[in-house]
Amino acid sequence: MLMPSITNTDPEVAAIIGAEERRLREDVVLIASENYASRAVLDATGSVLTNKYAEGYPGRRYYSGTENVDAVESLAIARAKQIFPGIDHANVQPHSGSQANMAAYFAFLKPGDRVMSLSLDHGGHLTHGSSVSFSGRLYEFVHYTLDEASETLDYDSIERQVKQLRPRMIISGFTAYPRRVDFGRFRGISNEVGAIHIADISHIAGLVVGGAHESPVGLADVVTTTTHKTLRGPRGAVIMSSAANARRIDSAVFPRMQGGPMGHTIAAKAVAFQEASTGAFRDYARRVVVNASRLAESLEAAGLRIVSGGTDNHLLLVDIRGLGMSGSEAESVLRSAGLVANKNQIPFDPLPPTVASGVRLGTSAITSRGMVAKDMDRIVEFIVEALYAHGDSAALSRLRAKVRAFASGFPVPGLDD
Ligand code: DSN
Repeated sequence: MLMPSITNTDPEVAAIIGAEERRLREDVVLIASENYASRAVLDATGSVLTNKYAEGYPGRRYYSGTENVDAVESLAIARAKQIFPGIDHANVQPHSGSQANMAAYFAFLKPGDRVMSLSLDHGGHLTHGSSVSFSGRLYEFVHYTLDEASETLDYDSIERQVKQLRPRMIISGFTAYPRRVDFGRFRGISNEVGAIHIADISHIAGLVVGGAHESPVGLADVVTTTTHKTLRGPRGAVIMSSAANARRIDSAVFPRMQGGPMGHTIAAKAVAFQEASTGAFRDYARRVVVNASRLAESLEAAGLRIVSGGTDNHLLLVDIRGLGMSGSEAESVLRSAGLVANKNQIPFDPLPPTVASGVRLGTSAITSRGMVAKDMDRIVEFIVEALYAHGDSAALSRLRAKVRAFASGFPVPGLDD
């Protein structure tokens, strides 16, 4: 699949890309934030649009010769509006989810303003106020947590906390929360204190577009999302808002935060939005959720504890403590069997994030490869076999060969389409 130009001009880089292509074919990718972009998305990302500087917005650029970048950005905006019905405005320039969130904060906050979000160790995100991120340094973040018994959001408790602390902004949207999010409830809570409600739907955007999770549009003042997770586009992000907030958002992205937009990535976003508007994508979103439920049920049947007792979306958190190992040890043993997942803290985790008591699993990538319920059961057999083979390198290498043979039987979007 490698383009001959790379092989000819830079065999070293070509070899690395070739190794990654093999890895993507032979591994079972269970990282909840990853996916396989289509060949069309990859081709747009690798297009000549990378050459053009176009600071500004369509029709209002600081460079000439931007007619094609204007056309592709306008198309991406129109398609974003089509797949997220009800939004007035989309800014398709943010290079990443972190930058989309940064721009959303710049648009509404001044340094020191109070913001409320889910704490990182309960499933939030670095840019939702972690002290090691710009967000925690610039703004006064206060956090809500999950209910200890149910390991789910406790909206009444969030409401009480909001009334007491009166934040200027409330963030909904998470990176490791397996349950449905009630954006309407967040809207109501935000209204109680006149707070701005930002929904960061980076993880579930594809489910929202595909009708497998309710949309925050109309319930959040601003919606931010990455484009490469369940949405299956290129790496990057989008910010969506009402017309009333359009100018604030645009000027927060450019010139306050970014310089030239990446026309090639914006073209790839447009392609991904087109793909996401199809019936096939709706079916994909549905299958992602069905597969995640099956994975959770099957793991539970094998004796593993699933945080919150299951999942409503594309991801689940497995509490690994019952096996006498940490999340980090589980991540590493799974990796040696060709099962790629990441360690993750579970709610009220006694261990630090570098060790963690859980593993986060997601079904976006494996569903893109066409895997179905019976394949989830097979993957659970592999996971259990790997975890019990901890420390037995011969058994793990035999298992790795089985996993490789299993995974290689499925097509790889981007390589086989
Ligand atoms: N790194 C992403 C994730 O894995 O959820 C969030 O930015």
